Amino acid sequence: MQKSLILNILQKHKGEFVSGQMLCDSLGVTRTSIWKMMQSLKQDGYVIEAATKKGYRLVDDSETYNAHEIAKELLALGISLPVLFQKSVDSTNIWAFEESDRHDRILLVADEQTLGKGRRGRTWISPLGSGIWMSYLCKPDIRIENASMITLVFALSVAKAMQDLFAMDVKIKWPNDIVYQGRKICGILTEMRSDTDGIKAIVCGIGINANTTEFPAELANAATSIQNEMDVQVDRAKLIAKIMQYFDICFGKFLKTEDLSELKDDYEEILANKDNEVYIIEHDTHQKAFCKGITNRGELLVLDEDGHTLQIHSGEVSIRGIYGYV
Ligand code: BT5
Repeated sequence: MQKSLILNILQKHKGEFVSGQMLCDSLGVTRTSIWKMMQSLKQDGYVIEAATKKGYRLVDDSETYNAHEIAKELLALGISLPVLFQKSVDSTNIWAFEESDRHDRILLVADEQTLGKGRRGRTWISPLGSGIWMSYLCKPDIRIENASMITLVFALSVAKAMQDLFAMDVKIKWPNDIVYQGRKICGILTEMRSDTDGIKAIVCGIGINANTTEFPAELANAATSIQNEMDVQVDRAKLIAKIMQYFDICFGKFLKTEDLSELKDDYEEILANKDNEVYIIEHDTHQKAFCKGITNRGELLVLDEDGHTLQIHSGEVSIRGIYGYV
């Protein structure tokens, strides 16, 4: 808390010296505490200069990605949401469940994941300093059978944020991938803990290749990043805030009906393969079908080769376009 106050003062006077005494008086703490907080801010990535008789000066805060900066960007968009940040964790989803007794609603962000999880035991590559690896923990008062739709609500929110900030023509590859020109840029993993009383906690894990410039060979053709495609250095804290702003709006619409009826049109507008042929892949079988859109409950709506309408549940199958990964 006091660290945030100190940072606010330094940022207000960025580039100028602020005297140690002034900081002590404003915060009501000793010079030693101020010194310790400065060391801690430096560890967070802030470049701070100290000079005898002059005090402290914030030289550079452009490379900082931490709870303070993320919470600041959220607040700037009117969102009050607690944020936890770690430089490196196994997986933000695992971390979120560890925190779930202590919080009802929180955002957990890491700069690196050493054990990033995809769906069904797959791995999510999450290198240090390049992407957004975050989990949103919530305990909404909704029916268990409606919880999985939150994945689609988040997918839509991420897509809208990317369109808004980077004018990116992204598509959603049902149910949980955001793709750009056929390559995956974001994946979402929603996990839930429940018991006979209902939902205990929902954790939506979102992985976005923001500033990633290189991918392992096996992903080179299937993955890309915002930086690679748009030639911008993504301010990750700003993008997180924008996603959560859209999520607030979209989740509000979802809560009205506990389904996607108010979001379906927006989702279908950017649904990859809509009105195209797809393969429905289940175990080793490939079935050709025609993609019509989604249902109000987030199932994929397709016509099989005999013209029968099928509703595909996300847990069961994968979908591929006729050409390539998407
Ligand atoms: C997903 O699974 O797409 C869900 C990814 C969720 C990641 C977030 S990061 C924060 C939170 N904490 C976690 O531990 N996880 C969540 P799936 O649809 O199963 O896709 C996984 C597949 O995507 C892998 O098998 C790879 O082929 C590919 N992949 C792995 N890392 C990737 C990356 N960084 N970019 C693009 N594709 C990737």
